[in-house]
Amino acid sequence: MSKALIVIDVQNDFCPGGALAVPGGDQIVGGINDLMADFDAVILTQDWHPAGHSSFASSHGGKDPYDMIEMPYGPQVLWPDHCVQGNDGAVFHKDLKSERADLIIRKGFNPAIDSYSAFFENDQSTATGLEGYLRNRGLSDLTMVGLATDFCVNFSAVDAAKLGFDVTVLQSLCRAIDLNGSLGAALNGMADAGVHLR
Ligand code: VGL
Ligand code: ZN
Repeated sequence: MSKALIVIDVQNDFCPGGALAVPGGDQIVGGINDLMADFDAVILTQDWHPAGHSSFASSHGGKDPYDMIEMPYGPQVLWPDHCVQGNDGAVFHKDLKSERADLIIRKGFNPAIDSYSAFFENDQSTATGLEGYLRNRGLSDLTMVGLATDFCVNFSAVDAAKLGFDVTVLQSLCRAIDLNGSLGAALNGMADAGVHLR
């Protein structure tokens, strides 16, 4: 059983000073770097939105960041503009050893659909291709770390568990946004899905 470290969205916009800063988002970088050598594969995800993305509040007249809207695929939080393709905010944190990555998987590039999960867009059906990559390489034991615990880590971990992967989330190497109790809900949801929370 081969082991992959999946590092979720450790990008400038999710770190202090960024457009959608997660408190303490930069504190996890050194610990993540130190873990990389323990795995057969290191995979990074990168939130990667076109300008004017439908998950941005600025794309919806009269809406503010953190308002909710109904999208064709269900409820969606509206975010500040973040991780715009090619901008500095979308770049990995400068200290993250991104050169160690075997694969960088980008998500959220479809203008009409957000993508928290590294496996499926928020319509729950459009695949990113990560599942096939992991299966082709025999990577069945997944450890997830990164940002944010309650959004992209949560959705990635739950999807991976549903797909039958063995999934562990290392909470000390994640940080949360925690919007209206979203962290507690995420921890419960991951535990229910069979994700190991360490
Ligand atoms: C994320 C909100 C919007 C995340 C990405 O990486 O958790 N959260 N886009
Ligand atoms: Zn995003």
